[in-house]
Amino acid sequence: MLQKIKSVIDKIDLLSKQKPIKVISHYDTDGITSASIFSRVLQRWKKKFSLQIIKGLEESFIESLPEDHILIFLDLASGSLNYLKKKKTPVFIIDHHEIVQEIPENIKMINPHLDNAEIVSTAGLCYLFAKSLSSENKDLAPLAIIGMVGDVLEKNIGKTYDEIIKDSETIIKKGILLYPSTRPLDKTLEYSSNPYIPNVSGSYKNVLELLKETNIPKENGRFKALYELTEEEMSSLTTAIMLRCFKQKNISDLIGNLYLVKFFNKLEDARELSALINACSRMDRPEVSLGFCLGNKKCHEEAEKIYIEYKQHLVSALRFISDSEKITGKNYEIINARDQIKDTIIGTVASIISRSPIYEEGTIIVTLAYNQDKIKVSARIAGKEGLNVREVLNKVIVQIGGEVGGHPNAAGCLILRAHEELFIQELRKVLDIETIKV
Ligand SMILES: [Mn+2]
Repeated sequence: MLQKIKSVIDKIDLLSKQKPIKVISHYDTDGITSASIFSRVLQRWKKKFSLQIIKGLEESFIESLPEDHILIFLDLASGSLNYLKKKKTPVFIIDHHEIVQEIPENIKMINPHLDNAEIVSTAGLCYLFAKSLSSENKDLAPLAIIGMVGDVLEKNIGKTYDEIIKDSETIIKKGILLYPSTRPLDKTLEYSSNPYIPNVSGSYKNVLELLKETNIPKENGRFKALYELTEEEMSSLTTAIMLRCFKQKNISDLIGNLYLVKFFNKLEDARELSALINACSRMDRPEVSLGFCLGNKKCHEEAEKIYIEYKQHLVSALRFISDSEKITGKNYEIINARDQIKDTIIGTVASIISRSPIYEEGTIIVTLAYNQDKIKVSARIAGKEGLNVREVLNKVIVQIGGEVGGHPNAAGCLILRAHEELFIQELRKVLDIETIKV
């Protein structure tokens, strides 16, 4: 893959002498960190470029892209090769999503799937690109770690990530995955919403009781942060939290590695930074998180504010869902939020409720939210076992049109608002048949 990266560097160098560059990146944490790394690199490389952040790649958007620019896609486009084939300009794709079509002449691609290489998120690939170009770019390595955590790739670390972890001087500590792990423990526990700890999240009195039970004392007037705990303290805290969360699904996911990155001279929790970046995009302000990733202080302050708003937004969305009317069948539930929940957060909401103990293992949850003249559909499965929800959506979509993305246990699609009733009707038919089979 490194060989391919070098050849792409040479090609971009040559072509950029004739045409300016247009970079298009995805709006999630991996996309934003990728865009940050890549724009810093282009700036240091003295290339003329513009940057656009998008929610998803649609055919009409590709058609509208200028052909007097070199097009570089980050963290998307691997599934849109047939549309990009028609562009009369060189196209480069740096991405880690699956490739489903033949690669056309005009497209050069860096994608670990092509080389059977370790799956690294796009921010990681952009970092490898940056480092190949100049060792001066090694300071961008923490962004690659944040992208990795954003895409939840930190559970299977291979050689490539080992190297990026080394370059970024990231500190890894095993333990319970609460964040931020850099804040005094009482505060982290009180405000913890992911995971939500029953009777502890939101209750300072019960937080203090839990800390007393685990024998973690205050030192110099404050509680230690999670990353400062001794092994023994970490293990008793983990036990205390697991006991309170035993009813939740995927409880083993609560344990793993904490990643502490040096970010603009401060030790920060990569999960917390990832959540902050994600929040800005979901609230339609990706330019703020981009500025934050590039070290802009004003953007940092603004991002913190947006992060708080985002959390309030999530809470009211969850409240809306618990009060709203649902379509319930054997082993499934359909929730149509219409314009009451933003399309950018409906997927997160669906994920949160799919982990809640109120659903039986294997229950399918499908949520809908309006996005202008379209509807964003998200499907999840409660727990780890059950139907392949991507296939379920596919069966409905082939009849009414659209494209399904995602995985067997978390998938989504975009449909026309004009098809709202038809979609729900067909979805119920498919679910009624499929759940009988189970
Ligand atoms: Mn990604």
